[in-house]
Amino acid sequence: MAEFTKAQIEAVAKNFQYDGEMVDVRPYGNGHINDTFLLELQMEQGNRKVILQQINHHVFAKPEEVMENIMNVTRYLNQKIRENGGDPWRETLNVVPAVDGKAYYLDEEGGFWRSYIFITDATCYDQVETPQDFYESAYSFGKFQNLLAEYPAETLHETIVGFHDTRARFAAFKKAVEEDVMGRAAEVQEEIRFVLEREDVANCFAELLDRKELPLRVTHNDTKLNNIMIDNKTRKGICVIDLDTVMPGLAMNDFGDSIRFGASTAAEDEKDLSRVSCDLGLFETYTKGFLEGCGGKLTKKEIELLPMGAKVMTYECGMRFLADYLQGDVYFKIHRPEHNLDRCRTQFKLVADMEAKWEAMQEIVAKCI
Ligand code: ADP
Ligand code: GN1
Ligand code: MG
Repeated sequence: MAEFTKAQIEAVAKNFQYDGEMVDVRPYGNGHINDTFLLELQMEQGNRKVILQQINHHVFAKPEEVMENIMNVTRYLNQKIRENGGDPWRETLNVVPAVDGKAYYLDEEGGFWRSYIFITDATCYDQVETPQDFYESAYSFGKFQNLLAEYPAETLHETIVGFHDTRARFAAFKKAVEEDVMGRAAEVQEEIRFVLEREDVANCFAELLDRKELPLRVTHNDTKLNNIMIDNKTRKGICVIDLDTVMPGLAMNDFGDSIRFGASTAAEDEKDLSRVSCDLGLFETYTKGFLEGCGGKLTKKEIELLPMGAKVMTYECGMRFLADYLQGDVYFKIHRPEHNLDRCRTQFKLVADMEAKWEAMQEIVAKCI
């Protein structure tokens, strides 16, 4: 187990309202931020599984606010799902409370832990296996926004301030290049130039927001394919997970982050860049699913800007990976040296490919309305 022993996890587990003893534990999933474990609990009526996670409090400065958002949003979704005749135990996350009734447990070292009921017979995919699965993920993320369209966005905490403020991220990136704390800037001049040459991409949405031309909505903000659970039997997208970054945001960014990750022909950390491109077939599939899921809630301007959302999110993510590489890999989990550098290169390859396919992307969106 990465940083924790079985005994440590067992000690944490004792602080949650589980009705059984922990009989098995293993690290779980491929997230870049939190530490996730799958626990098996022995119960009288048979074993049950739960997810136990340590929230990364370097990334989320106020984990208690993250949990407050999650409790409020999942309660709201639970109600909506019931009204629509769905199953709230499978179609939204369900928090298992701590022994003291709180939504999290704070350990002696200041670690924040939370637990969810494990959604069985469903899978999170790291890469698209069939276009239908990608359609389902698109529909689910669109539907998520649709269900939350009337939720009072202003009551949500901004769990990471300026999370998708690409203009602010550009300024932070320039600072990281100037400071060059690891002495790595000289070897990545080409990548740095790629970012600096595209300041207009960084500014685009911020300027539209300044001019009040875009609505702020309740968005997910981390719409990777592996943040959707797909039912193993029906192959339907059943549950949107990883709700840490649910806060007011832009519809195009939720669309765009999914394209960046799921419409790529290669993994996010592929070293062979000749394998990396934006698959327009998958782009079309996602566009259809997302618009159908949103159910007519997006404005004309938002729809027109969907390709821009794909470009902005891919560019921003590449810039974040590169900034983290320059700063000594302090944010994203890495599994090899230069992992963040490899990741940033795939993102920039995708941005360049989108630029080459720009007109086709606009035409696809126009066709899907
Ligand atoms: P991170 O923020 O690190 O990406 P996630 O909340 O996405 O963390 O969890 C990591 C992985 O754990 C997910 O990709 C998924 O495979 C699994 N997971 C998380 N919550 C659940 C759940 N309630 N049921 C089943 N699997 C889950
Ligand atoms: C992180 O937590 P995870 O792995 O779903 C990151 C996203 C990035 C993504 C890149 C809170 O997502 O913003 O797009 O890695 N989440 C946070 O893969 O920073
Ligand atoms: Mg995740």
